[in-house]
Amino acid sequence: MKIIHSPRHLGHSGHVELMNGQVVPAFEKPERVAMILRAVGERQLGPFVDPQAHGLDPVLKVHDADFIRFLSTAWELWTADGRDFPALPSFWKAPGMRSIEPESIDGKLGHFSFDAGCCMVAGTWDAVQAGADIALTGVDLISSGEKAAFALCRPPGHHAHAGTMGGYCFVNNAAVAAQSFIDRGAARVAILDVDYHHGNGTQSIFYARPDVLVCNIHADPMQEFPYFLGYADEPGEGPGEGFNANFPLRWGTDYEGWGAALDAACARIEAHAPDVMLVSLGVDTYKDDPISQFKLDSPDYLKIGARIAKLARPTLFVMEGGYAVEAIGTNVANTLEGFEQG
Ligand code: 6XA
Ligand code: ZN
Repeated sequence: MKIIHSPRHLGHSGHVELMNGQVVPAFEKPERVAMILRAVGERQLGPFVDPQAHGLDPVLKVHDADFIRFLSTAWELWTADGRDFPALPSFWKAPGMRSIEPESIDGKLGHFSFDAGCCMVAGTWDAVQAGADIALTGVDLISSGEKAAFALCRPPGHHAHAGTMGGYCFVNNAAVAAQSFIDRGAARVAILDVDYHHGNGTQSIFYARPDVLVCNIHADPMQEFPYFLGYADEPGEGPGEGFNANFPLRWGTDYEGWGAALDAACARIEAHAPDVMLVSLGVDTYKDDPISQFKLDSPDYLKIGARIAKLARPTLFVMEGGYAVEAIGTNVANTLEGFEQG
């Protein structure tokens, strides 16, 4: 399958995150992509394809204009007073406070984020734009008849809401792609999010819509980030009721439990009869992932790919999380190979 990739992600590097009360080097780092490229290259799963520029209009179909303006100017505002280190939010509003975009960059960072997971550096916005173009080029390929494609986006996207960044995610690449499929004539899209973390942003963007089914298999938010969304009793609302399905699983879950949830999610997707499938592909479900607590092993990703292939829909894989850098390439390549052989 075609693998869409750009070196522009390299601009998003040298940043930090707040982890368990400490500022540490970001787990979401450029080496992740290098390892994936190496593995899919060695297994000849390509060819590699450059993204085409799509501009911001398709991004603005799912994101608020004031949020995108903020992302595009945040680094300039952060450095205006001479700050020469990465930009990190550290203030958030509590319920009962006002939803106002302050003039101050520190106020803006808080207004447009829900955690300190989205650190920005000089090249962040360019990398984020490249990520959206990668996903949209995947939509181009599937729309022109490809059976599958892999959008190697970095940074990831599934935690980003319409107007809020968080969890390493700025623009929601999978949501931008799903909306683009709809705008190009798809009647029904399904998003299957297999990342270890709940895709709160994707759920939120499509929560009131029946055209985009969102299925999430993830760590129970009672135990795990993002904590405040992703429970089993979130079915969608209004016209979207019945078109959101969450499969929260406890820490320590291995492929036996995880695969059962995948079967249940696939049954829900089959009932939706989507014209096209998006897979938010995170491999932080891996047993040695440094920030996660599931127990999937590398051969399990072959089974995941094969099960998704059984849905027999045009499928765009969009990269999300996975931080065990030494295994990320194998696990992603196994998923894609399992799909191609499935
Ligand atoms: C919070 C953990 C951020 C999770 C990012 C991720 N420090 N999401 O992998 O899928
Ligand atoms: Zn994740």
